[in-house]
Amino acid sequence: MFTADSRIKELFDTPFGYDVIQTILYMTGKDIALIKNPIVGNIKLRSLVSLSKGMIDDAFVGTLIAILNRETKRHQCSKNTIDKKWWKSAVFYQIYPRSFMDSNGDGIGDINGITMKLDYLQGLGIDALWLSPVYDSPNDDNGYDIRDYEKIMEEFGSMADFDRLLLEIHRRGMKLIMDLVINHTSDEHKWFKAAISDRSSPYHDYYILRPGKNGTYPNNWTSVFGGGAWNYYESVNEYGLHIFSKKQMDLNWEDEALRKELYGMVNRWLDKGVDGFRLDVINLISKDPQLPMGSEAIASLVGAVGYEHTFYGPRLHEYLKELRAETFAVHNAFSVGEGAGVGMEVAKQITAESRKELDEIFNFEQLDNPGKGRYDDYSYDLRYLKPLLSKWQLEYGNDCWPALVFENHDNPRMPAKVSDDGIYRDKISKLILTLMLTLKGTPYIYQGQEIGMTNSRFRELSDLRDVESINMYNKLVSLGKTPKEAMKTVGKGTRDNARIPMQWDDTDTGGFSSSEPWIACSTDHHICNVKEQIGREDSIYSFTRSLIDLRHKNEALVYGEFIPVKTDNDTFCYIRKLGNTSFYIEINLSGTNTKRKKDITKEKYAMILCNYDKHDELLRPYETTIYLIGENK
Ligand code: ISL
Ligand code: CA
Repeated sequence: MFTADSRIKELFDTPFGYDVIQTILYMTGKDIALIKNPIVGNIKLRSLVSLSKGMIDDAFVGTLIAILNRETKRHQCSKNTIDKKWWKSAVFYQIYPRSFMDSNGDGIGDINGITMKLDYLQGLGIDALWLSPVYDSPNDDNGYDIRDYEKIMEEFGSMADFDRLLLEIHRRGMKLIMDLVINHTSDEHKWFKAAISDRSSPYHDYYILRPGKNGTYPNNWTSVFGGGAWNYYESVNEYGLHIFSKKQMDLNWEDEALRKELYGMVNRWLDKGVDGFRLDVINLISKDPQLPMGSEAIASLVGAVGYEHTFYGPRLHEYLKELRAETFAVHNAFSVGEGAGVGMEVAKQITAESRKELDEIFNFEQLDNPGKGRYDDYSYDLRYLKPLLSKWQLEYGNDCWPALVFENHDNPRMPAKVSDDGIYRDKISKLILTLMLTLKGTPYIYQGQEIGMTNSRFRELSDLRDVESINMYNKLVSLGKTPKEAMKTVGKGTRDNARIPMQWDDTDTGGFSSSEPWIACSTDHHICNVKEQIGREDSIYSFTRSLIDLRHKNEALVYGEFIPVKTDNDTFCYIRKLGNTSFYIEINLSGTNTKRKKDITKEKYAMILCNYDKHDELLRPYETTIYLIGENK
């Protein structure tokens, strides 16, 4: 067990300690040798308080020790082979229903709109769909605030529409996973209404409702979406915890009746035939029941006060095991969790097969450069991906399976992060897709990524729809920024960038709706849309389809070994090899010309796919080329 007398070097043996050290090394650009250095390695945890000159206090060290003691040994994989599973070879596609396709002309995407586009998705080669929430919701956070888990949101259609969608998906041999938001519900959920109507209600304990302390909030935690994390309810004279918006009330997983109720609901969806779930912020479900004060120092790094007491809580592993045993295991269903803030070693504790928790977990370290967030004004340096992705490819083990994700509904578009001027948009889009479809792991393509959709230009507050961005804007203005300055920051980082309507064609709403969409289209659909790209051989769409096809036809790209090729930092080259089949993937992560690492004219390399139209002696900006290596090599 860890104590204040444990030493820095011992952190390395624990999952959480290892992840923290890795993050610090990425952020500082330092090498692992730093920790191996006996002077650093022998520092006792208690000494961090004086060494950090006030940045770290005793409480911080106490919390660190508690988290380290959750799992004290890193997971060791002893398997040589990978078990085959449908979800390991499947190509997933994430749909944000509100913005995908509007079938009835009310400006809001819907379920029948998705059904209309199934042939399109099948044509692209998609095997499985993940739907962002379609349940009944007052839409404070676009469906991530659920009012009724067993009803479909009226704007999206009916349960009959949903059943037809599921049938049509299965008829095409595709699978469907649903979003499962069980860290919190809407404050309009009937459980919450009962919970705050009477302290003796059985539903009272379904939520985290606590009396105030010293005439104020139960603790100093803040919401991920800005402001305090507590609402006051006069009816019970108590405060309710919300890690996200004021209308997203955290559930109390300590309560067994609540857990059973959730499992019943999950099973009813599985009985309907859905193939699995994406579990929203699932690493937050276990909170330290003492609700200790959060560290301001940690908050300055992670954004919310108290996160250290929620993101990897004491009973997380226990709850995940129970959830799986009671639901997914019974139905042989797939599960991928969202794990914001979870590093690779903690991810292993959650996804290693023998531990029977989740099948996969989304990790978001790749979405921003170390030390940066999506609201920071910077250009993403793709070179960071090489050490990061190599680590996951080589060290995650044969009993864990990575999720490959670069875009989703919570993040600006990736090519725009790298270069805002759009000059290399086509190349960078294809580069990212190449990584997703040639690395080991399950690729999750986000709607529009297959045509290289880009960010929008939001000019004023009224252009924004996202609760998180609107809170952020108000905060910046209250801190003294002008509306223009606030919009500059929020506009670039807002989640709304990924939520503008899908660009089907070049008509008024990009073919999304026959009336005004709930969020404005940019003008980009005039140059970037499905209709134009489907017919063009060198389009991002065609490239994506070819990549998917290549992956479907070659198990080497799914289950093959990942063999890194030694190169400089600008280039990322690797081989995927299975039996006699080997592919060589050559990627220039920089925006300048560089030398090729292998003389492919002398070796038996057959070029399969390239994001430039002809071969050249030099490896060009963001070039990515895939070769099949001759069997006799
Ligand atoms: O965008 C973020 C915060 O500024 C992310 O940290 C995000 O909130 C986090 O990844 C959790 O996201 C998920 O849960 C949220 C919901 O708003 C997101 O859309 C969802 O993906 C709360 O349910
Ligand atoms: Ca509609």
